[in-house]
Amino acid sequence: MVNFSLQGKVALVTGASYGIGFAIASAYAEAGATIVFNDIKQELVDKGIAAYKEAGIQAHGYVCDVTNEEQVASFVKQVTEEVGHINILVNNAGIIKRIPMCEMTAAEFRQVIDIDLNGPFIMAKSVIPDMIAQGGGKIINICSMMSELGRETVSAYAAAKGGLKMLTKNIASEYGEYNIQCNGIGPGYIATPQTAPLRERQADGSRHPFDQFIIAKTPAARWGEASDLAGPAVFLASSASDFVNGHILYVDGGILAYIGKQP
Ligand code: NAP
Ligand code: GCO
Repeated sequence: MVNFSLQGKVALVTGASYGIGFAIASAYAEAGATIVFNDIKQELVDKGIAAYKEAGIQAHGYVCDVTNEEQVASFVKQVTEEVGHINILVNNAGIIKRIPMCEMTAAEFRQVIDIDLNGPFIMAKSVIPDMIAQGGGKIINICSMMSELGRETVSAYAAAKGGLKMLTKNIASEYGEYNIQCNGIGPGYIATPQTAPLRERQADGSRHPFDQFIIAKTPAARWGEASDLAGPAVFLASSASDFVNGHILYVDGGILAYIGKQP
């Protein structure tokens, strides 16, 4: 029988106090996993723990900046000692800066690359040795439409998410022989705090132009909800996907397949 259960597994989801990470972690808990998450501020970790508790989930929250190698090493050691061996890592933490490329400073570009690409590298590098010792594991990197497409003002983010797609394929290539499967999820446009500026109502009460654009570009004719990612994320974390490796699963309502509705 196909097994989608995560019973007995420890799942670490980065940046999961809210948003997509919270939705994925909640789905993992429903599938039986023990949830570990981190955020860069204690107040957000506390808020996250309270939110999970309200959902009936006893999550383990830690303060950790995924770009800081020392913090990550200490975080992973602490989780392994206090909670158990990490079986599933979801590299979800990420930021975006929407600035025209020629107006973006190198420091701003580097910050996005650091969190969205170096962070997943540092996190994966820290959990893989124990996954090998445990006989395998699952790594899921949260990619993006911008792993495949560009658009104005998101050069750093697209470079990072394009790199994350290839890091996913490389981890799959380098560690597949140890029964580690590394795949990506490429969400479409999802209604979270990160995309709130693109959905703000205009002064006259009309929809944001970008909001209208995405509706026209999406066959499903709607923004995604973080909960739309739950099923695909459980699939990639479960033994049902043990022979899926190096794949980016786009959960985009069909955007990548569609030229867009005629205005
Ligand atoms: P979000 O609402 O902005 O949440 C991002 C989370 O990452 C926050 O909890 C944030 O914590 C945390 N974070 C940021 N920098 C961190 C760091 N250095 N170390 C640890 N945690 C850090 O974003 P989202 O919309 O849920 O997106 C989650 C992931 O999906 C991101 O990788 C994003 O690029 C990707 N994605 C989003 C969409 C979308 O349409 N929303 C689509 C495709 C892909 P703080 O609150 O403390 O900053
Ligand atoms: C943007 C959006 C996108 C989404 C997502 C799409 O400004 O274009 O923020 O980048 O966040 O990555 O998959």
